[in-house]
Amino acid sequence: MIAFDIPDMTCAHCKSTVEKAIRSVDGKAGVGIDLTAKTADVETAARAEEIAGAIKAAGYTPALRTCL
Ligand SMILES: [Cu+2]
Repeated sequence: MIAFDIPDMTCAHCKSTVEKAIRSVDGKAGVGIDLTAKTADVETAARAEEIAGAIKAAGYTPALRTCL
């Protein structure tokens, strides 16, 4: 599981934009976004850098928190 802090997510629109960005890398990714904590948990076989790159390209600033 890969966990990101994404402090610039503020609303449901941000959430769906980030979800789409993650799924553009891995269409089967499990994505859990908590808007209050501003975190995204991603269940994927893709590399953390690829996921982070897609989130950045969507206009957000992901910080890798854990990669288990
Ligand atoms: Cu928003």
